[in-house]
Amino acid sequence: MIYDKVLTCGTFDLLHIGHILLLDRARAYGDELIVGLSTDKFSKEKKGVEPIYPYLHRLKILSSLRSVNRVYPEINMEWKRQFIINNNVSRFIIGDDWLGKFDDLPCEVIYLPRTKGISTTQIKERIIDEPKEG
Ligand code: C2G
Repeated sequence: MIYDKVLTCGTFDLLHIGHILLLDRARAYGDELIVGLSTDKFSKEKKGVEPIYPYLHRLKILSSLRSVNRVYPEINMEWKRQFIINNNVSRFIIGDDWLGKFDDLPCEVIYLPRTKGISTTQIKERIIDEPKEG
């Protein structure tokens, strides 16, 4: 019986239902779910802005989720390939905003539909647009 390790990667800033539903679905594809959590530096490179929650906060928040078994720092886009090889990862799972981008990874790759109507960017914009109290 093979022990299936599943890997996903992301920044997971301002954790919301879209992240949770991705993680829960990914977890169901194997025996354990490992998250490559983007460092603050890599997140800034990827998204052009620093995450609101620093890495150690995002680490603690993700580590408290039932669907997440292990979390490692994702330092750059290449990190996942080496991790997959070194740890014999069975499948890489990520949202379909990345459709096709990781087909060359040395394991099965599954793109899951994103949860519609929510994103960290939308949450930030809503907070900014809220009328100030007082
Ligand atoms: N997600 C989702 N539905 C949303 C928002 C996000 O399913 N409404 C998924 C994304 O598709 C991704 C995961 O939640 O699989 C984490 O989202 P981000 O933190 O935005 O991840 P990203 O910055 O795209 O990082 O090496 C890969 C990158 O690190 C991916």
